[in-house]
Amino acid sequence: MKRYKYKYGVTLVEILAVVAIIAILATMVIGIAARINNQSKERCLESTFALLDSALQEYCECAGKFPEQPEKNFTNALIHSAYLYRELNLMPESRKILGRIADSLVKNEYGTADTPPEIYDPWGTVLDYGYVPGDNFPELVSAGPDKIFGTADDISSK
Ligand SMILES: [Ca+2]
Repeated sequence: MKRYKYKYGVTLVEILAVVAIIAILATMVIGIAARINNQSKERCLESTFALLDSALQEYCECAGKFPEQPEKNFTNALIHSAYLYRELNLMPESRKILGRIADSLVKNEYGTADTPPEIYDPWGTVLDYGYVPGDNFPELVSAGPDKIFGTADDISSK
């Protein structure tokens, strides 16, 4: 009977080892899932940038210029984004392309029914828009996964 107990008993050290292994595996799975999630959001952002770039191209062909927004100030990104939407919505060809942007990325969070909506990145932060007359092409900026503008993970359309 004593030998039986010895053979099938589990020591505290063995339990702790199993718990540690499970914890390490769980951490790895969570880390991989987060990375895959971020990668799919980056791809979503790239396709949103591509749509907005072609909408801007169409706008430029109709209007003869890009919507001007020379202010470099991320705190006004909401205003810049709503302005971009309103401008692109004016031209039938660019409006068509706007309609192809995922509904979840076009929200009117801070305006009224009469004001244009803003365009957001897949992490839920509004996209900033800028164009200084004379530049080759406008720039869209996403605050990236950390949702803060001006940090290293920001993603530009340029
Ligand atoms: Ca950032």
